[in-house]
Amino acid sequence: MATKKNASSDPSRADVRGNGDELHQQAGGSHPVMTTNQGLPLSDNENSLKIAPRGPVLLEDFILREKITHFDHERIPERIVHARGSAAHGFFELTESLADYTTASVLTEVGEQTPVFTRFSTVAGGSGSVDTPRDVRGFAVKLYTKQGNWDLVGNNIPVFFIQDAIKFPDLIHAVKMEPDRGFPQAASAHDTFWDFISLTPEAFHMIMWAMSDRAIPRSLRMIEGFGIHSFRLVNAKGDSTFVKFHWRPKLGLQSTVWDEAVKLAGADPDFHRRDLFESIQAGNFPEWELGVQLFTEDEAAHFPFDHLDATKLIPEELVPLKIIGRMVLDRWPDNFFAETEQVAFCPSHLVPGLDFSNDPLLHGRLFSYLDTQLSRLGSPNFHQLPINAPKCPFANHQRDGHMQHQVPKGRVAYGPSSLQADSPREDAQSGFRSYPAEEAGTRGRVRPETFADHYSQARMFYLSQTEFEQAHIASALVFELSKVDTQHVREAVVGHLRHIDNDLAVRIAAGLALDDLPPAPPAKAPVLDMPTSPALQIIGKMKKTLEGRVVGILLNDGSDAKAVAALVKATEAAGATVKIVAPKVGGALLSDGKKLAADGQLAGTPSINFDAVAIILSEEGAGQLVSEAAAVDFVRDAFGHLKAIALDEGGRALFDASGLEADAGVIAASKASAFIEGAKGRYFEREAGVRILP
Ligand code: HDD
Repeated sequence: MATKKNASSDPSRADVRGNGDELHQQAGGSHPVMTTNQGLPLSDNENSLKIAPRGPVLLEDFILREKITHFDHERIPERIVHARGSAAHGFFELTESLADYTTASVLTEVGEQTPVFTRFSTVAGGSGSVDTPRDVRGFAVKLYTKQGNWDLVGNNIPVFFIQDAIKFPDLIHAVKMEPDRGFPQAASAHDTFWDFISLTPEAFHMIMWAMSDRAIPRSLRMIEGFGIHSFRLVNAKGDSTFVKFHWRPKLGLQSTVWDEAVKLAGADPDFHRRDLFESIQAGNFPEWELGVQLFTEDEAAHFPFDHLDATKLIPEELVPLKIIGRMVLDRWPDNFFAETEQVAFCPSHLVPGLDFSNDPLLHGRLFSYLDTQLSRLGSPNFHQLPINAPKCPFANHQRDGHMQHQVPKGRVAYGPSSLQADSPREDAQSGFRSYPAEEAGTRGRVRPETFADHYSQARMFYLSQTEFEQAHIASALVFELSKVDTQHVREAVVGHLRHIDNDLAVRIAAGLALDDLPPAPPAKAPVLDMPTSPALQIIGKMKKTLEGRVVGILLNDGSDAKAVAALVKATEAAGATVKIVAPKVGGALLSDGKKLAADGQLAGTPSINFDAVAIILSEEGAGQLVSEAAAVDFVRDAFGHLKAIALDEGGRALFDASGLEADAGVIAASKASAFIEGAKGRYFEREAGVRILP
């Protein structure tokens, strides 16, 4: 009978450290010695301290305890909203001075490059949620100016759901997963959200935007950004001008179609993060123009809305946009946690020459963000973290607190003082001054009457859209309300829509199979017919370009090498990135006998990853793929998502086997320039043939 060996007496076992020495050697390079956090050099990072090789682990193992303790505390509370985000470093460069309006050096020194860190986010989902739900996108820019940090914490939509910050916790509790069941994640399509909305008429302008394709962007590089609130610019004479800030993407606006966004959530939950990362790594740096709308108090008094109400925008036709600079994002963070997670934006971070307006939503925000950073980052010293620290000198008499990184010198931590020549003091010349606005009135918890019109701009937005975009808004409303179980909530929402556009309300009622058109609730102010604003469209503003876009080429063994090479050359010359998809990731053996490596395996690289696709297949290759569901879906999805499709004969065989009928967007692969033109947009006319639109 075999006796069990005592491992401690087995020299071969006792020697097995399993520390991957061989792998370490493969990595090469010169490695610093690994230490504990106290600098103690380690001899073994693979095994805990045991009383015997097969015996219990000792509590004495301070190295194990330090490592595990640190790990246990790796997570910090995620942001209550905007938890899922991606960010990049870059710079802002001023191209036109606003010296007549402000003393802020970042807005007056033409050519000056100010470092920035910009974080994009979804709002409702947790930090591990997907990139493509229907949601508003956060667009937060930290500008490290010479006069201190200026945070412009905006969204990709120029208005907001509510007028007063006191409603923010209600809005967020309504949209987040329902508290009793813990779902749905990252979705507004549920009862509590629509219940709140149906009882909050001021939200309906924002709802129109949130149901539009703005909420399902193709790329973070293709969204606009808005500071939303009116701010003040204050010049050297002390005069104030109101300003709204707009970021305009160089690549133009572009969105996905809803079915595509849904499928992307499964195929690539990191679609937007990966897209931003890959484009920056490839040197295709995302860029935005900064535009401002400038207006005086007198001009504002004549607007048919109150500019202090964050549910209102100022149409560009009323106050034109003046482009004053550009932002380029050219460096991915070195460490996601240290930078993207720990960055702390606060709308209260501003610079001399800027000031706030009286927007009550903004005033609530001025409190909320500093407060949340204290609980999220755990210390009033969060401003000392490298990503948050100003890049200009900063000094005051604030001291101590959790995680104090600075070692202030001297006796003086107070003012006024006379004991120390280099202690910090105020500067009446360059220091920040609040604009001395005159305020008068009766104190109270009130909503101004000028905030009472909840529907006119919602109507203006809807009527400004192209017919395709209106259909998408209608589909989104039907989708969302179909996920609402409570009938009276569905009906109440449709009632509000009647104020915006009765035809839209009729469409949604039909899409929900309501028996009757619900009554409209009383409106607090007459609904105005404002002039439509084409600047609010996406489709109308889409740039006809392949720059920043990705073309996928599906091929298989035997595909025509020349046809593939010609298409790659032509599409790359037009500015696109080309990705090869093949049934096997190692690649395919083309007609010239050479193997072309694939960027993605067919099953894991559906056509939703691309802006346009080409399918180049030999007869034999096509014969294999017609019975491969992933190949058939590749074609069907590209068609259903309104994309240009280039086909050679083999590609055509796969297309025909998919049961589709070709249209103008299905182009012979030999006609590269026609394909490129088609790939610069989407075939929205195709849509009515591929899905039922309400
Ligand atoms: Fe907010 C985060 C944008 C209203 C309270 N918000 C946050 C972020 C963005 C916005 C982009 C993420 C910043 C980042 O990347 O770290 N929020 C907006 C916009 C609003 C707005 C454009 C309306 C115009 N927010 C708003 C209100 C309140 C908050 C009215 C509360 C009164 N927001 C917060 C917060 C967050 C936040 C809870 C969560 C994480 C953080 O601040 O740093 O304080």
